[in-house]
Amino acid sequence: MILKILILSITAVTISSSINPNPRDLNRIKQMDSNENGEISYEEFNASALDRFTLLDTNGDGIVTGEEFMNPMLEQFKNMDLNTDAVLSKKEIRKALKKMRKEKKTKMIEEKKQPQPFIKQ
Ligand SMILES: [Ca+2]
Ligand SMILES: [Ca+2]
Ligand SMILES: [Ca+2]
Repeated sequence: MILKILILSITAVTISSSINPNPRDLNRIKQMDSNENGEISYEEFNASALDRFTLLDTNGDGIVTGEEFMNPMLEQFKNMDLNTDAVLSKKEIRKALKKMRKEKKTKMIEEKKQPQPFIKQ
């Protein structure tokens, strides 16, 4: 069930990127395209999904538990919880959003500097 959600979310990313591609999505597609023929085959898609699965399966027992699935989100929560009282105040969320916006802006500027990725037809 968890894996199904994961695959669905990856599918959503792939679909949205084909409608409105931006350099970061194109890079992601490029990474998935292991034989560099400009297409993501079923096998390549599966390998990439499996990569993410492996990433989430932190203890490597071949299954992703709810805890493992939530870990990245918990990490993010901890990063946002500035005074470490295990709850997020409006102030902390505001600060986190501000920080994210700033990081996004910086990233966008950096991406603009970089040449467009070359996609083989
Ligand atoms: Ca390919
Ligand atoms: Ca596991
Ligand atoms: Ca807090």
